[in-house]
Amino acid sequence: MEKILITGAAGQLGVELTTALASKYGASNILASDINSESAKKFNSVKFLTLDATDSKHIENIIVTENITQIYHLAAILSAKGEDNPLFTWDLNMRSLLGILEAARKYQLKIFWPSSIAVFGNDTPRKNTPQNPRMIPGTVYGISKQAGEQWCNYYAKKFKVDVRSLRYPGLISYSAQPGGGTTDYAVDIFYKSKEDKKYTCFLSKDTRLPMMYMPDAIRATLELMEAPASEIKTRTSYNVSGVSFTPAELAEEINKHIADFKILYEPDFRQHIADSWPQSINDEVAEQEWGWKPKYDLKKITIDMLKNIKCEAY
Ligand code: AKB
Repeated sequence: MEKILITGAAGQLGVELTTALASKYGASNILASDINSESAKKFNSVKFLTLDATDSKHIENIIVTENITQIYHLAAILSAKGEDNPLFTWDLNMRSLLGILEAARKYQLKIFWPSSIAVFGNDTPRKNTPQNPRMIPGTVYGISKQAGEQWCNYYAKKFKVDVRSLRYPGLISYSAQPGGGTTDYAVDIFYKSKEDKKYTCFLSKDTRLPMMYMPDAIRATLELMEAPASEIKTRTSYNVSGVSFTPAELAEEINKHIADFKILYEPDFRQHIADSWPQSINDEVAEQEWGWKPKYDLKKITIDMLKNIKCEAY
């Protein structure tokens, strides 16, 4: 019987992953946690705990008292917000991961930890980015994800910890909003297209970035975690691709449904971050090792987002 703790459960990925894990393992076997106690209201059917993911003593106590067998450690500060306070971002992202890896070694837990396309940098090939290119990340978030990947690999090889990871591209969803990322425009634009019929984008019109629709991201996560351990040969983190598009291409797709929608461009500091990231991802290693295949293209994402997002004006 699995008993699963999720850190950072109130975030964009956490909310939907918690629902998916509750329907797979039963709500009584899922513990959602977040540092923000206000987040409790997002979780009706699963137990919620207020938890600082850097508090390793509290985590150990939960593991023992709740008989935890798996942790999905999602708590982190993302790329754009991370640049406001680099040392705090490094401390939170790394200390929380190391505490969880240590607990996994001690209690033989299975771990999921998200990495990101932010591990890549200016000297990485930007098109069809391979699994193991040269990577010198340009943000503190990217540095923490790159270092975290090395720690996951180290714990897997040295202590046989079953830790698994995906390098998510920008995630698009309607249930929970992202916060503090460089790819957030691809969610904001849908809300603004319905509320105001206009959106000012903080990236330039031709900035192509890899993105993934949340149902694909949830399926990738569950498929990775369900695969037999012997098939998971990559213990840093897997490239996974969904779809790649520019703000102008996304606006054009939205225009097919909202004809008078207008997009303006006012690139800010996030443009430099986006310019150092891949435009598209080669995920053949994930495909070969555990069979990854995305299902959602830009057209399907746009239709589903516009159908499901709830705005004040609607
Ligand atoms: C961000 O923009 O920081 C995240 C990511 C790609 O990891 N969405």
